[in-house]
Amino acid sequence: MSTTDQPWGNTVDVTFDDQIAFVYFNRPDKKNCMSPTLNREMYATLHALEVDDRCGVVVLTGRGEAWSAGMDLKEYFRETENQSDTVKMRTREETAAWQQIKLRNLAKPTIAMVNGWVFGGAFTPLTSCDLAIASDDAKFGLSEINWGILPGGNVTKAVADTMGQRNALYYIMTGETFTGKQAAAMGLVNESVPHDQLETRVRAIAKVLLAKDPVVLRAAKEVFKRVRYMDWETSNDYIYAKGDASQHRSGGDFRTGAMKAFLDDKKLKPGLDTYKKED
Ligand code: ACO
Ligand code: V55
Repeated sequence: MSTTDQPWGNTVDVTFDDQIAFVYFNRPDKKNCMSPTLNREMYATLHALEVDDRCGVVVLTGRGEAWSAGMDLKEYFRETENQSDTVKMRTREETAAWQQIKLRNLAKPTIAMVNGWVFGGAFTPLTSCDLAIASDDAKFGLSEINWGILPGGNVTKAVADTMGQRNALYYIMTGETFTGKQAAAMGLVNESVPHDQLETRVRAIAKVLLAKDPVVLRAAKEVFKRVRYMDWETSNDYIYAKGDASQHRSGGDFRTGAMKAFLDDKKLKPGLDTYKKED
């Protein structure tokens, strides 16, 4: 992709390093709140990164002090109030399209690198990322109730999926904030680290993911996200089907090579390490 056909505009920025695409919410002066423009630019960005060879892992993070302060109360809510029903519905659809469809099912692994504020609508893209690492002092809040709405845009579903009932209802109903440390303790993020170690930790995780068979890694995350809504019989069939399909599509060299390295050459302990071509 040449620099001229970069799909991200002003509200999103992307940098590439070591097969990691750092995708930035790029409205630091507005605490990276999400406008209709940002929603469209995020969709286009993620869609392009899926087939960009510079990108093996996506890290979603924010410029400045915020990860994202949720939906833009001015551009997303107030300024769309008097628009036609079809335009309003499209605004909602474009939000869901990047937050709940494109990001949640992205062809590449995704890590939320939570550098600061996370409010309301930002819980949806947070939860859509496969993994999430936060600064200890990042601040989260389901602030909807503080301004008179319930957590919409599937935020309630996102927290039902990732927070226990006691915590979810406490923060939905009180609108109080909590820290990255607390988010880690409740399982909303994988872990929290001191702010100055955030990027180092995220890069280390990205490196681990980049060493796996990418076709199988994609299937593994897809399968996880599907099976929780299936009955046991359907799930068992589906997992075999996706497992076989992913071996077929990857070529199976990783699996065959790893078995040889363990069983024949005794060079690899797959319980302890990932197979590498040199093994
Ligand atoms: N929507 C619209 N504008 C926003 C948003 C938002 N969600 N968040 C911040 N901004 C704007 C502010 O209006 C301000 O704009 P201005 O410079 O043009 O006046 C600018 O970003 C900076 O924000 P401040 O409030 O001045 O920054 P401060 O550091 O004092 O506070 C904080 C940061 C706590 C994030 C505060 O901005 C805030 O409470 N934001 C709203 C958070 C929220 O409730 N989001 C909605 C969740 S519900 C949902 O998403 C559906
Ligand atoms: C939210 C609410 C929405 C939406 C996106 O509460 C996010 C968060 C009420 O509509 O479209």
